Amino acid sequence: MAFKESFLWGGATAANQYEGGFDEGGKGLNAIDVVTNGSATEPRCVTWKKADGTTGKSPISWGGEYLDFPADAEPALVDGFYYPSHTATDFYHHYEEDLKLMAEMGFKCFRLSLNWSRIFPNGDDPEPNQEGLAFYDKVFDLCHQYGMEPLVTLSHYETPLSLMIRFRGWHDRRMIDIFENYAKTVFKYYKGKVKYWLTFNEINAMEMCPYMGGGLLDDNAQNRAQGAYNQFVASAKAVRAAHEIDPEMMVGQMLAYQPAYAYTCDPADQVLVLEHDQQMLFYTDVQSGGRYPDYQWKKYEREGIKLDDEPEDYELLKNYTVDFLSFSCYGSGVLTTHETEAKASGNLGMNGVKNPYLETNAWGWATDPQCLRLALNTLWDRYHKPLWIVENGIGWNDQIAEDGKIHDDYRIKYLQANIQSMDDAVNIDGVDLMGYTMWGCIDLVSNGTGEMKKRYGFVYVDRDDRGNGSLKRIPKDSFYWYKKVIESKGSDL
Ligand code: BGP
Repeated sequence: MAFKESFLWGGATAANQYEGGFDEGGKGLNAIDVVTNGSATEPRCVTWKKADGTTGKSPISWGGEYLDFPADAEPALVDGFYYPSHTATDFYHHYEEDLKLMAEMGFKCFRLSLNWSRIFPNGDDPEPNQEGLAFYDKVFDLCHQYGMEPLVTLSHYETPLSLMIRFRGWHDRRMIDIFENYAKTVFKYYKGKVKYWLTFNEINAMEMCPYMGGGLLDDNAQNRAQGAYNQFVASAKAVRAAHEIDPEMMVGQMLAYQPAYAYTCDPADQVLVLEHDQQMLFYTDVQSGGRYPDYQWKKYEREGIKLDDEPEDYELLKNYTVDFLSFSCYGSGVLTTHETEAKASGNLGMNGVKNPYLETNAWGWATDPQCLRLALNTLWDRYHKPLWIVENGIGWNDQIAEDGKIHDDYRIKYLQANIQSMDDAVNIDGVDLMGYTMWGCIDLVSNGTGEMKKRYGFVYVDRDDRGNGSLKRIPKDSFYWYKKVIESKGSDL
């Protein structure tokens, strides 16, 4: 089968993992600029200093673990640490070469994020940094020259550091208007050049990695709930602003979607799945559905969480829901109340319960193409808003073969099956899917581990885990394969 002519094929990136130039062009520091590298087994850390000059580091990790950040410290660059975002894979200096490569593959769309602190070095400066605005302007012009629509994330874990130091995170209501001002500034500046926007990358990261998602320095359930609330309101205000500034603009939600399966047919396992789905779809219920769901109020009641809210916030949430719903999806998880059983069958590993029917990569991520069809159907049935897969892909430690090429047949196999699943959702189930942007279309720094060796790209970049390498770009086998997929509108996989 094939995808419609207007289908937005492309690839996705994020400034903090790709852009580099961390102290160039008037840019201020952001949340990730003070985060060190980690590994598959070691968490990444935020480095900090105290007024008395003491320095240290605290782990940040995915999975809702408490961030042990001292109350009297502020995040800071500390000598002796390696910060992978500083150069990343240097889009800042390679954007012309890189966009040319994307165009060669036939991209219709290119996803990137604005580095908020490149536009407002302190997050809320009275005037934006013209050099920062001009940089993305050149990028967007070039995208259009190549016939690629930019898809722009306003905040992909790049909260300006100065705001974090002053407010200690998104649970401070002042963040709402600061974000609205940032959004309005770029909507006005890029009017006519950027049609598609996303407000917060993986908005549910607030729960899973509060440092990245919410810039939270004092992590607890109350702050996470308030942080999410403030981002919802800020996002609704951004939707309102975009429509006022340019009715052509479409603003989407972005969710990290990981379907979960029950390990056994014990109904108790299915209840775990229900609760998992609720905690993930809570974010879409608000941003796409326009209201806080009842299960979430009950949860807050049980946990003694009280929101600092205003009646008009709920009007905003209701009236300015998103225009489309986008999500990342890499694979699925498994839940069970039968851990002993799972362990006895060898299905309990480092990353929880393993699905014996699925393969995993070296980082323990289970490859599950069919979960795309499941995710698309769930979201379509629940909201009937246009959908967009803005992240999907597989991390692999690619090697350059003796012939100087990268033969990434495992990536082609993964993408073939995932695109087929998407095709099923569109052509069998009738889901309205706007586009597909494969994550990390060019190699970039891993978000979870800070490694370079966890590569996703169609294009290899010569750089290692410690920042060594020529930064040379080499198209992988999957580059030529994806070109053919786009050319054939997805019918030649
Ligand atoms: C998502 C993020 C991306 C990206 C991706 C892959 O959570 O939105 O920024 O990095 O995951 O994760 P990782 O880089 O940890 O493999």
